[in-house]
Amino acid sequence: MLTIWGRLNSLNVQKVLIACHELGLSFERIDAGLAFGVVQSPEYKAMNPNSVVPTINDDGFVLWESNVITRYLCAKHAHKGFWIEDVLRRADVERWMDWQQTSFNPHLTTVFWGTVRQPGAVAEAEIEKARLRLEAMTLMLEARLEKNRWISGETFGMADLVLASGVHRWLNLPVERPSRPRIEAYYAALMQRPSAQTYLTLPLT
Ligand SMILES: N[C@@H](CCC(=O)N[C@@H](CS)C(=O)NCC(=O)O)C(=O)O
Repeated sequence: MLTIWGRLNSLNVQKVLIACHELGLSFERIDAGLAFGVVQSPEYKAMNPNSVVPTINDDGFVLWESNVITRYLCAKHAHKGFWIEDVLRRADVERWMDWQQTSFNPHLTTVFWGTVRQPGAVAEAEIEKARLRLEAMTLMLEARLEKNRWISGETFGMADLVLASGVHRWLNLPVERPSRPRIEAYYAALMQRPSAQTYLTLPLT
C-alpha cells in the first residue's frame, strides 16, 4: 500500500503524483501542508522532521524529498521503463533533477510567492531579480530542448517527472516572460499526457 501526504497545489507533491500516474501505481493521498495543517503534528514529524510535503509510506517504508521519492519509485518499478541502468545515461538525466531543486526552483519559488501565493510578501526588487534569473535558467532548458525532445532525452523520463510542474508554474506565473519556443512546444506536448492533464490543471494557488 502506497500512501502520499501532500496537498494538490504543491509543486513537489505534483512531481510524485505525476510519477505515480506515469508508472501506473495506485495510492491513497492525504491532504497535508499549509491550510490542511498536519505537517506540524508529532505523528507527521516522526515521519518527516522537515514538516514539509510530500512524504510517502510505501508498505512501511517512509520516505521524504520529492526527487528522491521519484527516483525510488522509478527504480522500484524499473520494468515500467523510467529507471535507467546505464550510469552515464542516468547521470545525464539526474543532473536536470538536481538542477530543478538547486538552481531553478529557488527563483521560481521567490516569484511564485511574491506574485501568487502571498502578493506583497516579497520585495519587488527580489521578485525582479528572481524573474531575471529564471530568464537565464530557462535559456538553459531551451538549449537542452533544442537537442532533445524531452528534458530527459528522446523519451519522457525522470527529469520530466520532476520538471513538469516547474515548467507549468513558470509558464503560468503572472509575470513578463521571454519567448521560449522549445519550452512552449515541450509544454504543449506535456499537456497531452494524461498525468499532466490530471495534476497540472489546477490554477496556481
Ligand atoms: N526538498 C523538499 C521540499 C519540500 C517542500 O518545500 N514542500 C513545500 C510544498 S512545495 C511545503 O511542504 N511547504 C509547507 C507546507 O505546505 O506546509 C522536497 O522536494 O520534497
